[in-house]
Amino acid sequence: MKLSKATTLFISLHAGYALAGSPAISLTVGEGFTNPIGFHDATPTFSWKLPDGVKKQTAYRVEVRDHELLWDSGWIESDQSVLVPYAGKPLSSRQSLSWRVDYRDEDGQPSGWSEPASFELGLLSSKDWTAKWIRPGADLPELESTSLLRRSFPITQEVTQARLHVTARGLFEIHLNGEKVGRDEFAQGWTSYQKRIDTLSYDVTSSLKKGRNAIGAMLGTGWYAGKIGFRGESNRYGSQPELLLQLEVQYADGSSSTLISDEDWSSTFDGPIRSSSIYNGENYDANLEIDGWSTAEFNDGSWAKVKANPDLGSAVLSPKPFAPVRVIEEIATQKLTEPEPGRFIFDLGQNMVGYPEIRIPVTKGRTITMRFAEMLNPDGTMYTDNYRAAKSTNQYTAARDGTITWKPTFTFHGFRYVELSGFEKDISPQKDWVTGLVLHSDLPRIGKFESSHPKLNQLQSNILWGQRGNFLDIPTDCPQRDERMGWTGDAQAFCSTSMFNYGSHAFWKSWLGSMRDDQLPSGKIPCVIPDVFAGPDSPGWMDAATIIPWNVYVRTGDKEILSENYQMMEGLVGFYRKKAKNHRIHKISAFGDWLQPYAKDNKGNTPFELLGTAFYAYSTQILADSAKVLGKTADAEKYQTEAKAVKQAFATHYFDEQGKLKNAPETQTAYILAFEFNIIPEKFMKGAEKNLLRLINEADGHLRTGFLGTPYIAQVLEETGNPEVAFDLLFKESYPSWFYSINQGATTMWERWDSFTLKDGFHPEGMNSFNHYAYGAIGQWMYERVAGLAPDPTQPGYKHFFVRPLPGGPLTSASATLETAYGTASSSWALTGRTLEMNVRVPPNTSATIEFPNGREKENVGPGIHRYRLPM
Ligand code: RAM
Repeated sequence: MKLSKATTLFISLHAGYALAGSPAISLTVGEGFTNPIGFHDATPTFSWKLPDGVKKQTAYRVEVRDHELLWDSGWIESDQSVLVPYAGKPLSSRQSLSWRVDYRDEDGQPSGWSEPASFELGLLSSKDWTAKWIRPGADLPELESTSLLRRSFPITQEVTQARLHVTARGLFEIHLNGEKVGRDEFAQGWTSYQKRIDTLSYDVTSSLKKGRNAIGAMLGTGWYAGKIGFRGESNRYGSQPELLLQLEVQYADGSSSTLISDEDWSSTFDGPIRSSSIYNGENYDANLEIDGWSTAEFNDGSWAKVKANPDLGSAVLSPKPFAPVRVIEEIATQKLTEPEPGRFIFDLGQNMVGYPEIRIPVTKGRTITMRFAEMLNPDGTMYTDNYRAAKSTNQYTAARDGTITWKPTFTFHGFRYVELSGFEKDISPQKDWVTGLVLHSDLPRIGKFESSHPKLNQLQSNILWGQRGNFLDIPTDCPQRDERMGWTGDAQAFCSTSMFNYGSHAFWKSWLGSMRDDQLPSGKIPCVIPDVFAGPDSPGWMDAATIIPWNVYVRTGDKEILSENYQMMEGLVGFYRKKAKNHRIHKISAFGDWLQPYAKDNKGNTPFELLGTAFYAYSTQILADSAKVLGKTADAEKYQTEAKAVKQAFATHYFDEQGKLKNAPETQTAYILAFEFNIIPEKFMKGAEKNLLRLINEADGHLRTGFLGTPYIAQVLEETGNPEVAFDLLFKESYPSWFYSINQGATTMWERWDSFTLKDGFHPEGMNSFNHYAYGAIGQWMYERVAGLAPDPTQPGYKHFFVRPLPGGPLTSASATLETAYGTASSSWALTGRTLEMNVRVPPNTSATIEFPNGREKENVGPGIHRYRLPM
């Protein structure tokens, strides 16, 4: 595209719809929570949005109270409206607070107090628990059996407030008087259970009644006592799930009572869920359903007493700091086939993660089998090879004739197809027998990307589904096979992209907590978190410890994520330092540039030592930058010097005077990382750029990068002044490329570009996931550069941001919209003939720098909607 500097037509509109003096809106605490209960942080932060029309905040005043005023910040002259730290009287567990804010706008006009918002703290430490860990009296009959626990209790007075605080070592579902409590699934989630167990709090005031009540718990082995990882049984955190529960009730007369999990509970293994396994699926026998098991009327005389343990253990008990997994969406069956007699396959049209809800006619005693698959074999049967050892099969045995509705409880599947078999002959299945229930951490959807190109939009959809499928409480590599672990390399690659699509701030912060818990004394970061498989050292995997905190900081402005993880980052950099000689890594174990196409093996052709030195430099640079942000001046200098030395060592060892790689095979990834991590000395840059372009050319314009190089390839090409090469890669249709997988039918991101091809069928290797988000990392470039909405690391959290649209390739329009902590930001452009229309939205109390794609001088703009028409 020709860039012209000719005169430009320009209109700038300022949205003026809010009246001066409008109170703040969307009050949130912490990492974006609205009126939470069971809140995790006794030193919270407060954020509010200014209404559209207000330009800037010049001062604020926050008040926090319970019965009395706990904090009045007084008028603070500041434009800070996001993550303002609490500085009042100490807060404690269970405290219920309300808060409000008043601000002055650009003219010094006070807004008046906002409507109050609230938050209620959960049980902040183990000291708040009088409950005991309970488990069924006997050992698990089978490795992944489930159990039911219950007790009844009286309520003699009028209840004014009831809170249920609960957690498990394992998975739980709580029922009160016959009803499930809350909408959470896979609670409490997966943390490094030896170190930290998250607790959940529920408002159950309206579930209690005067008279006899009953509470019940279903317990599953889940990630805690079930099979997870590669090491079989020895990997389990514990042999049996356990429950910890405290029901705290307040009465109208001012008195209160607490019911706890203790030896007064009863238990049975004889419920309908015979076994439930994350990898293998669930086995349900309706003949064993126990009517009313969680109601007061039920007689549990035949149940065994539980075992109770008053020792709470050494793991920190603290409120879950982000949203649990929930059913987010339902998908209807698109197509129904019967490739083999009696085996009915329901195609949901979308590879998804969760489980099906089935509504089917059954006859007493029959067992219906449900199998799952992401793809079909050429003959239309289920392709399940890529599940490897994960059986991922559910069974339902009917207790009566009639129509039943069922879904599993403690297992999930990665699938597009559901196969039902086991019916009477002559049955005529209907599409509405199967509905897909999509499950993932219930994070707010905050970003949207659209363009004029259907395949690019499909790519965005695949990226989104990759995220949805792999954000089931922790960031996983894949959701279907015998793995589903928190692979650090995949996570760091995808983190920035994820932050655009969903409000993932708290999600990452929590997972980084598990990473801190599992860091080894040497400073090494295990390659999956929570650690169920320490694995090799692996540059690019371990560096999730620096890259993720930094990327989240840039996109949220949350300095705490840097301070919390600072020591961990130092530990990692120390680990590299010990491995290095003269600032260069000479020997390191690694996954390499994982899955580089056409490489000698899965680990790619870029030497581990080169990757090690590059990531050592990058992580040290991030540490230095973090030290600077945190005001640790001496550290900042020290680590900056170290980063410089490592970069220099890299440059002298790996580059010749022509900017050509030496002492290592030339790979695209080697050049890309050297550029991205700012390692290449100025004088070698032109040469290095030429060599990278040559390598791409030799690959006939294709990428030859794996998990480490691919995330940065477009960015590096564009930043070295070769946007057309970046667009060419993005819009490539042949192997290996993003569109190539789409052309083979992808509705999610695949582990390999050719996991399946129309020509040759399935990739022969067992490691062949159809839901692997790592290559979705291209999303970042699409949002930040193609549509042009990019954060500014020096004023993080979109306090100031860049609008840098880049029309190119076959695109005639693109747009990105993001709900930032300040309000909606967006950048969109459309090209008609030689005229580019741009539409930019800047939220209140922020500013943006617009970089025009036709060479027109940059412009700094304030809040409002800005429209431009540019000749190109
Ligand atoms: C695979 C995982 C993951 C990758 C590692 C090295 O088994 O799926 O994507 O990070 O190996």
